[in-house]
Amino acid sequence: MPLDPLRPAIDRRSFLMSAASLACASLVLRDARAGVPAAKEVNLVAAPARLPIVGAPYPETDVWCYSGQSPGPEIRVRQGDHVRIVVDNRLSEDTTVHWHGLRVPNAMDGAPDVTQPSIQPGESFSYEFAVRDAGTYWYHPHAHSAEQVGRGLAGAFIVEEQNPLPVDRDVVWVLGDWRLRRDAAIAEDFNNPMEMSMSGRIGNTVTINGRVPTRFEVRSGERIRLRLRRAADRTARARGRPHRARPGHARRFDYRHDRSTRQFGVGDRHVLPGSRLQARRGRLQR
Ligand SMILES: [Cu+2]
Repeated sequence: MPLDPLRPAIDRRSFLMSAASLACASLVLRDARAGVPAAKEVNLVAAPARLPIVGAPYPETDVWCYSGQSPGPEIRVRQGDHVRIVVDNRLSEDTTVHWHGLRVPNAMDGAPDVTQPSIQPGESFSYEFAVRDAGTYWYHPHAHSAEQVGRGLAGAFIVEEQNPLPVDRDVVWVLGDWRLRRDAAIAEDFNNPMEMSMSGRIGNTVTINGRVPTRFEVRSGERIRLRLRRAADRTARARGRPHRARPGHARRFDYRHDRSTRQFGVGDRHVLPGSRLQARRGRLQR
């Protein structure tokens, strides 16, 4: 079958996510100032929410997240785009947003009280910059980040190349690692000095795109660009296993915990905190 460039994911969850992203995050505007290219405007609302992280029979989890989702709405732009991202803070404490890995003007970098005043509860801040490099990035708070990221504030920021790779599906997995109690509530023991100076906050529940993973099916012969975006403060490990799909049989990818089985992708790489991997042309690339 012919390969369509960047054909969107067709599974229900991805469809719902992209529909939600469209509904709350994407509005293309023309900047009123002369000479400034068209801006992609995004609104992110940092606020508490309840989400089914673990799934039935466990109750929903009280999280802090962007626009009612964790991970937050996927921001997807084209290299060279000019973006304006308005962040509304409806948390009970101050926050900022850092655009991890993106080259942005210093004033847009999200370092509280260094590059900008912290966004106080009830206030908003407008981040605006041109996107210079293609790749798989993420956004997260830079104020009280260990706790705010640990409670669910993070999202993927995808910058497509001017000439996108020819693939059947472009799939983004935001990998999370939550420390939950038995009732699926987030354990409140944040900012442990020993953890912060050592391996980070070790969770007990690994998620892909904010849910405990079940199955991810692919078609035989399908060419997938898999973007792995680590959004937790400790190392996960990805192990690839030779796995051939037979006609009529879908490949299966598993991602589980650090110390147990995980099978996906090609090769065997560490996914360091905040790091990224992209599967391209059969190889995992950092
Ligand atoms: Cu970061």
